[in-house]
Amino acid sequence: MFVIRWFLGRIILLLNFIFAPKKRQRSPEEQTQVDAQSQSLTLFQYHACPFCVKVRRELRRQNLNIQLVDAKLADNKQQLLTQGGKVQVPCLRIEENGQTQWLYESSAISQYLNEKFA
Ligand SMILES: N[C@@H](CCC(=O)N[C@@H](CS)C(=O)NCC(=O)O)C(=O)O
Repeated sequence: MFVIRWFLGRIILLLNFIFAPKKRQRSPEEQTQVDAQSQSLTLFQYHACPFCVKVRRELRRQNLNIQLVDAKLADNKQQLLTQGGKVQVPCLRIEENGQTQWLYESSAISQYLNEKFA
């Protein structure tokens, strides 16, 4: 089972590499502004998880430079569990106005990013 999952993960990564979406273009000023806004966001993810790949493709499409955190690492996994509530990736940590929100579900994360940066 582990081998099959590992193999499928590599295929997904390969296809993602070959069919990488086109990055959205912004003026340097706009991009600087978007980069500043993105600093409040962190994506907890696994490298080869298909749902994480889906969100990373959205990040690329939107040209968002969001910090990625490997949730396989023990410290990060623990943080996700204790602060987010469960170990499930992808999960977007949103730090705004002194509050922290943990957004689960790839579709909800994509929708959030689309609404925020469209
Ligand atoms: N419906 C979720 C599915 C996410 C999901 O199943 N993620 C898996 C990894 S691919 C997970 O976090 N499993 C828990 C674990 O690995 O501990 C989404 O679209 O984000």
